[in-house]
Amino acid sequence: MPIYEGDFSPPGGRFAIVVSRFNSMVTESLLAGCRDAFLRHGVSEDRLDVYWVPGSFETPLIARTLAEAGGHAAIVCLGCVIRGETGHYDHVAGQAAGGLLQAGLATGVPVIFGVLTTETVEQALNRAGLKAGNKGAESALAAIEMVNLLAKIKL
Ligand code: INI
Repeated sequence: MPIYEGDFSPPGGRFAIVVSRFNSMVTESLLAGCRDAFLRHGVSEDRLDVYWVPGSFETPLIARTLAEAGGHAAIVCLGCVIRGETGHYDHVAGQAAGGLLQAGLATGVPVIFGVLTTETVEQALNRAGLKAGNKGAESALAAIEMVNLLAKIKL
């Protein structure tokens, strides 16, 4: 029974990181974790392009534009939406998730959802490098895994 999985061997190509300024105290830590994970897995800094956007809501447009431009093996999107801080949490989080999914499906380029959605600032900080891992680092690994899996399918 053939089983196909993406591994974490160093992939070729460039990687885009789209990162939201909103809640930048959190997203800067996500970006640091993401960069560190790429470097540790053989993707050097000169193959990383970082694009800052105002908020998570804006990540899908830039992700899709980058994916259509074709210059990146995968696009990692980082953001932080905290329910306690906004009445339109569901709109921002939901539209970001849906838009990023569509960007990947429409273009065939892996678009990684590295947007934290939490109830509190404390939960967000914990998932941005304190007590509960770093979503930015996880997102870099997801990008590498998807690029390597797609390479096995598109022989
Ligand atoms: N953007 C976020 O990334 N996180 C949030 O928690 C947030 N809140 O709280 O509103 C947020 N809003 C801004 C939004 O993403 C857009 O930048 C803005 O609506 C302009 O389109």
